[in-house]
Amino acid sequence: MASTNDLVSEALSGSVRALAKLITMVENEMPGATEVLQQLYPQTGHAYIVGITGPPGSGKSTLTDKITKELRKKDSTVGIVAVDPSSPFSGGALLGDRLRMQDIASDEGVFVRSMATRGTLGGLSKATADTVKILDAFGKDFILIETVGVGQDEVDIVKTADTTLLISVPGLGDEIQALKAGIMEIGDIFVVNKADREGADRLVTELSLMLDLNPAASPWKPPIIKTIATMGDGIPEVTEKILGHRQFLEGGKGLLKKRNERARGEIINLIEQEISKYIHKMLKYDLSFDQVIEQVVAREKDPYSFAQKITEPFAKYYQIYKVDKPKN
Ligand SMILES: Nc1nc2c(ncn2[C@@H]2O[C@H](COP(=O)(O)OP(=O)(O)OP(=O)(O)O)[C@@H](O)[C@H]2O)c(=O)[nH]1
Ligand SMILES: [Mg+2]
Repeated sequence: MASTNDLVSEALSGSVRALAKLITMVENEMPGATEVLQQLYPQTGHAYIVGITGPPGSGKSTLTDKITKELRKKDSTVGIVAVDPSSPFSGGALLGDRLRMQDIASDEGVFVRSMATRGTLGGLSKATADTVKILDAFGKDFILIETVGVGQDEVDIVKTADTTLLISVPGLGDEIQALKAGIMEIGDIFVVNKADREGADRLVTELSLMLDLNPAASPWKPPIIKTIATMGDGIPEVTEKILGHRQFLEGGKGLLKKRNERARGEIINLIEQEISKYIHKMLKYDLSFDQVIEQVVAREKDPYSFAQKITEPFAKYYQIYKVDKPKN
């Protein structure tokens, strides 16, 4: 079996097989996965990441396919991560994606990866972010993340993106309500797909009213674009807006700010995971822990003091920092 180092260098020199294996390693948190990410990290940061989110069946895969073709016309390479948090099995929906993306899947400049639920949603968003990094190191110019956007939890997956497309379709009846539930603000570009259906113009009007009601703090005014993804209508416009938003972010400090925020969140998550991993391990092998539990149940001890005792090193660390390094 090839060593992790071999896989990394094979992937970096263009082997798609090695790339797929690395993604599987990282997705399943197999031994060596963290080393892979550590080795690849210096090669990341080049790709531009686009999130494509919207309700089930709104045309995300069709749009992803068509936007990919548009980017390929401009000679950019594309990686696609299709996330399906709703389905516990990699069944129907993913197969459908594969069919819809058939011709781009045979294009050498495109790599498509589907991801089904792995453990918790938090685990899925980490797996997605890690896969994006691998594709980035592999040299993809654009990485498109397709995810079903229904609530706040999925929003975390989209936070990996530099530009986010929020897809809606006419005729669902409650589409505006669904959008209102705290996810309006993640949209940089609003796409009204299935514009061949009745009610598209009304939806555009409703969206623009809502955007006017909740003006974002940023000077970027999210555009609203009508598309018929199956026919390719509106796809060049959507692609132009993606490139326009990128230019906007790169022109100011926007991109750096977004990426700083992302790195901050990521570092904090990793630290939390590490600490929690060791605390679990420690308590698992600590024979006196059972005794503590009994004492807590017997009301001889309280759980708060015990938790404080275990986390004392961090409390001390915090005291030192607070005194030595005031931030403001
Ligand atoms: N009439 C019409 N149908 C469309 C349009 N875009 C996509 N569809 C159809 O809508 C269906 C769902 O499209 P997908 O691209 O699979 O939608 P999705 O959002 O990826 O779906 P999930 O991943 O299952 O949530 C397919 O049958 C598409 O052919 C459009 O603009 N107009
Ligand atoms: Mg899909």
